Amino acid sequence: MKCTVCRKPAVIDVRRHNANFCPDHFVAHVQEQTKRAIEHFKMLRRGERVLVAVSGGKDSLALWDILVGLGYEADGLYLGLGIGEYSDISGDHARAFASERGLKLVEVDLRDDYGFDVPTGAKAAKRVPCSACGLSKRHLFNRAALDGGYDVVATGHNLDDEAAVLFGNVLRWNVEYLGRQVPVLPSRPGFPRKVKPLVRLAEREMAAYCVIRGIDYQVEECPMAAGNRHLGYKEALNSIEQTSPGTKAAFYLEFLDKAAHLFNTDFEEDQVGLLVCQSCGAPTTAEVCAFCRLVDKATGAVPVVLGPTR
Ligand code: Q46
Ligand code: ZN
Ligand code: ZN
Repeated sequence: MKCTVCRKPAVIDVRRHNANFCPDHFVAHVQEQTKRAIEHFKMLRRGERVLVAVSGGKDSLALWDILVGLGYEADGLYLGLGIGEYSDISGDHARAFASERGLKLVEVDLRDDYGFDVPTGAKAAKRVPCSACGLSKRHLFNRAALDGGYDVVATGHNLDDEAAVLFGNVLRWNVEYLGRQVPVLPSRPGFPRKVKPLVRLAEREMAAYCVIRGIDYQVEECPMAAGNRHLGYKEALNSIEQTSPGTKAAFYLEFLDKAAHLFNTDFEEDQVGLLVCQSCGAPTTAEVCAFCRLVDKATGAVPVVLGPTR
């Protein structure tokens, strides 16, 4: 197998592009795909301060590396979720990545800063863990970005993630979510802009990018993800992709270009009737925002102890 660009030995094939790449040209391919997404969807402007939501996994660390490589001023934000050993190892990877490269990592820790962790908060609030976790992440990413004067929050969602969510929303015709599946959510009062620059790159490409660039990442899945519907959707899409390369990218990217605008993408409308949380000042539909209510319920709850993850 030879690199399509330079004919040197290739290390990876990307069937949907009908191409093979050597390490250097693969890195160039990943940068090019990220640049195309940033430009096409007008995600970032030069001179803006970017906060990358870093989980310690391959996608977010790769994203941070790519953005810095493309010349963006990008700091990382690591949110300690307190999910046992999984979180401890994830945090170590995020810290090591930042310190080896002299990058700034902002850290927020649910336990230290808010007195609870995801398993305990979820149980106390009678939510499934991913719901308590997602709510906390959204709230704390917004807050860290606004407090730190960042223009935009970037997350490492890749093509497989977005295609799987779209697949799930289409299977159930969740029309209210379809308009929000765009890779750029504009800023609004109390919310920074949110962007997903990796939407043109598959999960497999992100793993290969990390190996080639020498990025050590948390390879374990979050133990709370077991049974997550999206894992099944990813498998289904991968099996289609196997026989028909390019289908996954077409499904998601053509949706963005041809159909997303048919659903409600009027984010201004969401602002109507928003109140200010009496406890933390964040925009909310109730007197006290959902995150502050979660903190309240979790405070003083008996901590949930997780078993070993491996
Ligand atoms: S970290 Fe949090 Fe994910 Fe774990 S608890 Fe669920 S949402 S699965 S990306
Ligand atoms: Zn090459
Ligand atoms: Zn609040």
